[in-house]
Amino acid sequence: MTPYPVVELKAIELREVALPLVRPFRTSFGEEREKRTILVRTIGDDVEGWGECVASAEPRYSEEWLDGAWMALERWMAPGVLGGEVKRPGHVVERVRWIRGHRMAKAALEAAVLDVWLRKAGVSLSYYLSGVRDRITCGVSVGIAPTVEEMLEEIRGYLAKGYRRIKMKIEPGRDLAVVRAVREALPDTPLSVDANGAYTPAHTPLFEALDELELMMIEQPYDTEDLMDHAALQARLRTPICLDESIRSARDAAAAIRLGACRVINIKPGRVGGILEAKRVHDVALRSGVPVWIGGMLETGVGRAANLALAALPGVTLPGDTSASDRYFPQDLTEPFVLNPDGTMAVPGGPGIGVEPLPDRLEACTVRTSLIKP
Ligand code: SMG
Ligand code: MG
Repeated sequence: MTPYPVVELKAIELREVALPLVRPFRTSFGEEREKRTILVRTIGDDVEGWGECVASAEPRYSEEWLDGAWMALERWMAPGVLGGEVKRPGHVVERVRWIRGHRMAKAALEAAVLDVWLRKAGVSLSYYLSGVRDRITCGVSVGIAPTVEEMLEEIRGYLAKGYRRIKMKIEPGRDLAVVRAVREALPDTPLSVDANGAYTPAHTPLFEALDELELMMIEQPYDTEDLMDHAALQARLRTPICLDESIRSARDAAAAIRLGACRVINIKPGRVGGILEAKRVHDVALRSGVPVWIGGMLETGVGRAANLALAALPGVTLPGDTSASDRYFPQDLTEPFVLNPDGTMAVPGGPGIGVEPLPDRLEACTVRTSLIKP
């Protein structure tokens, strides 16, 4: 007998929310000043579940964007999942497989179904995924700042709070000099950089110079589709290359590892089409001895809770971009996630993702809703 129940979904609600960020977040592809996201709420007979879609307002990080994800969820994905019982969360991916791409939208729906199902069963997501720890180590991702001084001030603030690794965003023109200055000011701090694909093989000398700065890794230097060029660059560097945008599935992860295109992988469930696929990326990497960590997409507490559960997996051996609520929002949607002074954060232990949006806060942040029924 399976310990897991059958859940009959009565309806699925989509809810767009907007939350101010504590400070603008600038990457090589643009700047975000507020967080807009779609929450998916699965409504069962006596339980509800939540998932968060990480597609940004504009298709800069990847092809997906918020309004496109909304339409795909409303028109095809939610109706496709509502047409029957959910016997296991893997059903979600099977029912929406015919839809090409749209991984972030699929992941949000799968997360909400997984949550309702695990809540009904009284089991935490971390337990379901076979997580091995109840606290995880946290890093923080620092956006591009106007000056080195401002960047250093922000970094020092995070270090004082306990963060165990600092990731700096870089872009052409704001790279070597900034990273060198930060490295000189903080000789012993674990540092990494993330280019979000802003460079080409013509910039190889820049990466050879960064290679001298004892970085933990260089994240996504080249374009999403440039696995071969990443492999050529990795062969020239001591510093591990970490792939983010390029890894869209467990199959991509296996290919990248075989090609030598990376020595570290950043796992984000939205980017790979779901929590279950994220676990498969983890499993592929673990079998190959490639360390992984859990990335972030400026999620509210809903998405962050699921990321924390993934971070409890055994192959997640590096600090992730799973930072505390106060790094992102003056007020989160859920009870805030808090960093312990030792730079760790608790993995939620309650059923499902273990948290839910605070009702008043949710209403205050809601921009639009759509209720989809069978
Ligand atoms: O959630 O702390 C976070 C953000 C971490 O830097 C971060 N994410 O490429 O890894 C990445 C970026 C993508 C952000 S796009 C909104
Ligand atoms: Mg990245």
